Amino acid sequence: MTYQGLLHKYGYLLDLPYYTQTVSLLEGNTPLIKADRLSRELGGGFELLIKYEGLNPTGSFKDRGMTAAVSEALGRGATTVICASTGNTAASAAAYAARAGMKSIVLIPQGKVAAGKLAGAIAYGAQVIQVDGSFDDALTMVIEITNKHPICLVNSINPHRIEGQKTAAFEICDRLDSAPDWLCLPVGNAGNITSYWAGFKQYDEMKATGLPQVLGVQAAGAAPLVAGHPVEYPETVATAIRIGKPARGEQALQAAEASNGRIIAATDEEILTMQKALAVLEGIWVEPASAAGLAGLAVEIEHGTLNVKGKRVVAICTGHGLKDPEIITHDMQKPLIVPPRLDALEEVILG
Ligand code: AN7
Repeated sequence: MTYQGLLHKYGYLLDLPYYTQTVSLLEGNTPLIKADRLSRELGGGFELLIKYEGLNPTGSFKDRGMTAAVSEALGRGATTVICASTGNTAASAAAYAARAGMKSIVLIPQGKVAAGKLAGAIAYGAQVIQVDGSFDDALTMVIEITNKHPICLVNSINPHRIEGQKTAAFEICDRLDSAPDWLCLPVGNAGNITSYWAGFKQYDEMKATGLPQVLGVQAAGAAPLVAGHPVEYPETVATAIRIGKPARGEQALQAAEASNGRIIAATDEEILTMQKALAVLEGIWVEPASAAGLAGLAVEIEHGTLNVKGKRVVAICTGHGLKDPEIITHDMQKPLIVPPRLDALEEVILG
């Protein structure tokens, strides 16, 4: 049967109100790609699979939660959605609101949102507002305004977002017939790690698929869950996870602990090195934040603190590389220019 989106496929497993009215872009159903060359680069002896969430309709995993949140909002008769965002939530909210015939308002930290995300939000017709502050400031503002006015909040503190994002865990278990040994993923506002853990637990209770150990990875300059306190001025090249006060931080720590996993930090350099390795070794180009989970895995393997031998590891790559082209182009060497002649081309290629 043709694929009809996440709510159609998994809606019966999600705690959504009866009045929910499906708004879908046929999100989800993303591939789990074997990454043998990268596995070998990391020392080998284990199976590495990449869940490529950048292949969702707006280029990130946010679409899983957004189909649920906007469907609930539409069914309830809401006419406007709002979110604070480092970019991907904004683009996703804008797209699903457009499809639902609703208005979307997105608050972003000034100057800190990657070009592909800002362009997306504008293209889908959102009202984009820059906040002279951090993501955390913007989130506080959207919570306050939605407490006062009938505007639907679609950040991941909206429980329907979590319901929708559980589907990624379901897909992994359906593909592998069990949970992986380890799951590694980036952590920003901590909605996704919360959702995965809820999804794996639910499937395990229903189908005895087992539970993964969870490795959550923050960027070193924005690692409140590692530091044990909020970070007032988070800073990282991985702007998607430039978050100092995660709304679901407690749940993230609980998931890590309950799974016998942990939350660690990776430096910007480690993140960018992994972004490059994934692209050149596997042909999978992700935005910097999306490489954080794997960067953390690499650090743990290198330090000998995580034994992956004989294990199956699933890495969640949350957003597409096209979201943030400037990370690649801003300091690249300009491609060589040749005259339009074969001999010139031969000279360049063959020396
Ligand atoms: C590519 O879009 O918070 O831990 O406002 O865009 O669930 O927050 C984005 C987060 C990982 C972290 N990877 O997920 C936003 C936003 C990418 C992301 C995360 C984000 P959470």
